[in-house]
Amino acid sequence: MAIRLEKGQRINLEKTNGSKLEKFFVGCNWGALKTGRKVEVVDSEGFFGIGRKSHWVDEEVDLDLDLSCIMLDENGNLVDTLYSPLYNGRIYPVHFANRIPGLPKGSDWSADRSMYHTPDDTEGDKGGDDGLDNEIVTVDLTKVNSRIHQIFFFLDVFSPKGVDFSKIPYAAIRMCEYEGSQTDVKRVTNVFAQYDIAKESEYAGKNALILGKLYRHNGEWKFAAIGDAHNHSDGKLPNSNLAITIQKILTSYAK
Ligand SMILES: [Ca+2]
Ligand SMILES: [Ca+2]
Repeated sequence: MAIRLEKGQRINLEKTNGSKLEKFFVGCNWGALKTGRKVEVVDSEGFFGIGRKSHWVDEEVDLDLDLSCIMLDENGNLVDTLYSPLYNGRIYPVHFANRIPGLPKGSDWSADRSMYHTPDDTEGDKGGDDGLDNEIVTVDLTKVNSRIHQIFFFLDVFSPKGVDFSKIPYAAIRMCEYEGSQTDVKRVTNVFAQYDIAKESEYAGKNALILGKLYRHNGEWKFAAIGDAHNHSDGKLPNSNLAITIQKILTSYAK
């Protein structure tokens, strides 16, 4: 049975057989936006309109969320980052301009090769929850640099503009064991914990969500579900400003 996490809950990474969870992924599953309108889907055109068959479904539009991480040292200083390579300072140069000096371009891998970010999902699930994670970060805690003491996971709405977490039909993160390699997850073998991000009224107007953190405590790794939302827009940019989310974590959660 997976642990169902509540906001603010802290857990040990001990499995039911007593061993430690070390190699797993943190995945995020979310649904595309519903517009509230219906669209007709034609099943069969028939013959000159005779015998035409169709049905109506909820109209959905792409929802691009981005799952990202930062890795901090014992004193809460930024050591490494893990976010889509599309945040490269070329396509979106304004994201990092003067916000946090030295914030690197996006990378698939953490510098210590302990964490890998799978490709960007730009749509969300269409036609209902498929039960699969749309973006994944694979983690091997045995490879994490000893300097790293906290690893934060967060989610930013990239597009469309104006969407906040109160409008997203569902979103959840989960920690799973899997078959396959760190860059190629084949199959989930064990869902260790799941955290459903409930649609809360406090999420209205908020387009970034600090999900939780892995952290060292007395030589052991633990996980804390945070679930705090904020607004990463500064009124100037067309889309998400990841740097604002990172700055928020560094100032409000790192110490
Ligand atoms: Ca995405
Ligand atoms: Ca999914």
